[in-house]
Amino acid sequence: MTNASPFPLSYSAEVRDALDTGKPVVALESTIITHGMPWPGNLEMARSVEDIIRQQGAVPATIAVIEGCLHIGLEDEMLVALAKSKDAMKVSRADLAFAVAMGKTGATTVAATMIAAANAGIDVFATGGIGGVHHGAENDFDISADLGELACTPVIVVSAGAKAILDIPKTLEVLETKGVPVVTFGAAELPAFWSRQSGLESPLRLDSAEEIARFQKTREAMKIGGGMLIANPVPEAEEIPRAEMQTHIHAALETAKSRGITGKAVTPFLLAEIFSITQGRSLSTNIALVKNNARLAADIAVALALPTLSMSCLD
Ligand code: PSU
Ligand code: MN
Repeated sequence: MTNASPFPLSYSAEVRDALDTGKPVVALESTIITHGMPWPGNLEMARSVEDIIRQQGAVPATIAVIEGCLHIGLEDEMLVALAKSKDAMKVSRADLAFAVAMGKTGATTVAATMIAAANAGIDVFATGGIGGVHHGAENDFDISADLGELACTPVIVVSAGAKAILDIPKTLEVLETKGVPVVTFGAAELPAFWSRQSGLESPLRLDSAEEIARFQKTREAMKIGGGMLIANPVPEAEEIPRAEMQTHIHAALETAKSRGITGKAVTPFLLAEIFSITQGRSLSTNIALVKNNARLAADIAVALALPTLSMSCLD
């Protein structure tokens, strides 16, 4: 169904109904499906993440551009086609309007999904890990557009932290410079995607979905624009410990360097390389952490839909 949008835009029936009736909605990105995970694990992940969001009382809105139309919520056939496709574009802020204008099919990154979600009035978004500052960024300037998007677009992004293939201390510094709150859920230490530990203290910590909702509502009330990053540690039973991951990440980074991989190809290459080094274990952990993030994102969306408690100063 296309409404009176000034560009090609379509909502799934489920999402349209939820937005019209004020039900909680959680946005989901699609680059993780096309460029982040291999077939058929990617489809299994996409479907089960949607189901988890429904079980928690919210509605999932997977976002992608299909033949030039921005879809907020994908029907199952679209999800299958996207998961199978080998030539979908990786669409970030720079390419979103290009894909729409030129009739392309593309999967949205964290940055592009945030833009689409904010346009649609969706406040919460679940992913695996955000993009950030790559190792060696002091030479090649490879810093994900996800960071700039968090600074200006008012969406709560629930992740397992920045992907551990990144330079996490530099990623945190950039987020701090841009004024993006980084909140770890239920722990003092920032997680590192596949691992619960990063060796870094989290700038902020909150322990419930209600507190996260209250924090974001207060930011809005105070007219502090932009989004926030929630870092949700992967469940212990499914993590790959940090010491082990560091060895694999180091090996993958060396291979990327020796093959001269650059630009948009870096993140997908490293994820695929780590998948093969760990013989698929990294994928199981990746799926587990996305599911865990979907659950928390749905809880936050439900909490945001509740009336705000009024707060006043004590005399
Ligand atoms: N999280 C995952 N797998 C992924 C990504 C995130 O678990 O594939 C994607 C996201 O879409 C993120 C993108 O926005 O990688 C970052 O790419 P880059 O570093 O090129 O900005
Ligand atoms: Mn990049």
